[in-house]
Amino acid sequence: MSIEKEILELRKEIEEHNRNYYVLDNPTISDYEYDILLHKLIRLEEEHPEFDDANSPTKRVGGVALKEFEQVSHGVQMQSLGDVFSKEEILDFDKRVAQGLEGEGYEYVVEMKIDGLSVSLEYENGRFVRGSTRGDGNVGENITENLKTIKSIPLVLPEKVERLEVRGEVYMPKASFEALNEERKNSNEPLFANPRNAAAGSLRQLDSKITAKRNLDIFVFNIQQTTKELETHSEGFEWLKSLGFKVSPRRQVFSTMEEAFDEIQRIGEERPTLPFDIDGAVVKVNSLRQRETLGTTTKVPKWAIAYKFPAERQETTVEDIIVQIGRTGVITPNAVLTPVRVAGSTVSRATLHNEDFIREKDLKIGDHVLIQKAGDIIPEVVEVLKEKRTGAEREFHMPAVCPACGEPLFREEGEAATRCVSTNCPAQKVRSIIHFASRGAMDIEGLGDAVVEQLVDAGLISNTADLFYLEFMDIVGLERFGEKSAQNLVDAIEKAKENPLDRLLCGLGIRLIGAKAAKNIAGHFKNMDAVMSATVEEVAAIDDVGDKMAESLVHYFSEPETKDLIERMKAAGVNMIAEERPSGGVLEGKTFVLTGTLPTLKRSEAQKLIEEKGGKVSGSVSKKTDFVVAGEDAGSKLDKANALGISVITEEELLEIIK
Ligand code: 0OX
Repeated sequence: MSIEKEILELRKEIEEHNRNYYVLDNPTISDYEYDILLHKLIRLEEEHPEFDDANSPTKRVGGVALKEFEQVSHGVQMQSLGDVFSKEEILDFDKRVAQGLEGEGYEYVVEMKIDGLSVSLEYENGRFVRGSTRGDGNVGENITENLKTIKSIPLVLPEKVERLEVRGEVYMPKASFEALNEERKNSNEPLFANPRNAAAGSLRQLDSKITAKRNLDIFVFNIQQTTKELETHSEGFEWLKSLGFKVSPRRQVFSTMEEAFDEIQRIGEERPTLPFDIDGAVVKVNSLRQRETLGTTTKVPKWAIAYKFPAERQETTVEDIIVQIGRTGVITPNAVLTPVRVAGSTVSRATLHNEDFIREKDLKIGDHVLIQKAGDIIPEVVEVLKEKRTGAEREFHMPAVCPACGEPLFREEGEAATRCVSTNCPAQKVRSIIHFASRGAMDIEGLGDAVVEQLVDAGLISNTADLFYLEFMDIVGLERFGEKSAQNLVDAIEKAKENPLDRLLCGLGIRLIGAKAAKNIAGHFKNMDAVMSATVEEVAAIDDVGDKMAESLVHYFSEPETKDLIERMKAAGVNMIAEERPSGGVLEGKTFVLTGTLPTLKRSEAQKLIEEKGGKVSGSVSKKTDFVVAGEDAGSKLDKANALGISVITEEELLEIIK
């Protein structure tokens, strides 16, 4: 057999195994045997670069990192779906379809609505040539190399179809998401809020080698365009399946909306047990000709609708209520729950916010409750099932003294929070040092929760300034530390000394002063001495800094302990100067507010562009605002800008000014 033929056959064989494993869930060889085949192919390709192929299975491991993603104009618009939340609304949709089709019979296909990221995959003559994100529906980003790493995406089709563009949803299975977060937790990296964000973060990696490690998967659910003749969506599904695509797992045909709705409910019941997240079900008209007849609005097709499920709630019991001490001394009651799975992860704690929340809900220890994930990640008690009480439930009382330092707790009038105001509270100390070292603040690698606790327990540090006096010899003797890790920590602390002033200000953990306020304050005053001698009025005059924040900052710096702390940091060589803002840029002195979805730039990208040119981005519209950059679905900020007579510009106009 010629080398070329051997290579071609190996590729085909390996892709067949990929399909068996990743699409059909039915592997026919062991991982070991698979690895042998793959390594043989890698070796042959290395020895014979003349037979290189962009769609070889060896390309699924990722390649050279990109500088940026190229923009892609979608040949067929990638529309979003209209949403409904009730049976009534879905029957209204059905009426509109019936009217649009003027008495003709029609069928619906019901699918799960996968909660991931929509992508387009383009094939020419049966070969995968390009893959892209949805973007704004018209223009997305070229993520071909990242998509190649998803092994259920066929790179070469068994039929040489001239042209085929399919659309699907890339997602991260729940189990992979949990494993990834566990890994990130251990290495002190920020956690992903949910599988969808994890999938998005993984797909948008410029280095496809990282994507390759993330265990992403895809369900394909629509033919955007093809040279093949097709009559129905369901026929399209069967064809895609025969081409080796992983298609939506449930895709049944119904002749009435009543039946379709029963299927939606069955999908809803199955939702908690599925290995991936769904956020609803999609109903689509089956006939492709009828889809043409129905047409689309500018945003959504008139032949499809998404039925959104409410946030998942689960029942569990409150085994205990414990309190946690935050770095500013706030005492937060937490419910200790009987572990239960909700929306993809096991939950054993829920925040109870404060004393009033517990009173309003009339929550007792031992109660049966319904919990739900609030926003994205923090679980919350949404309902107390009082009918399930047995009489054995116990009332919760906020402790009178701090469980960590024994000092009395206070609750100010008109405030919901109970606080420990002792400056010597060890729990607060540990938390404030953890905050100081965290990514958003001084970003000291290797100084996570456990290490801070260890250093405090060993008596080596008791405040943040002490960190800068730690020596190699102090650390190397501690448990779990070796010479290398001790040196790494010393180096990381040394490096942190050079951080710009805003990171330090944020790290101090001043009440109400987060990363953004710290940036504004540092940018205004330029150095620590100026910040320390500022008055409330001076601080409150800064954009996006309110009176309460100003009072908190000035109060913090009036404390003798603060002055000592800063002096000790200064003496250790910690930088107290703000980062130079680019000056003389075309946007110098101009304040922008971003609102709505911009057509091509993400907010963070637009902000960066503006700041690079010397401008500022503020979160809210006021008289101080110079321009409001408005995108699609801009809301109240746009109204306010119009009311105040502030210039409203588009992304395009912004880019024009910058140029
Ligand atoms: C999903 C999903 C999304 C195709 C044409 C209009 C909307 N997230 O699972 N979108 C669509 O359909 C697109 N179907 C789905 N199943």
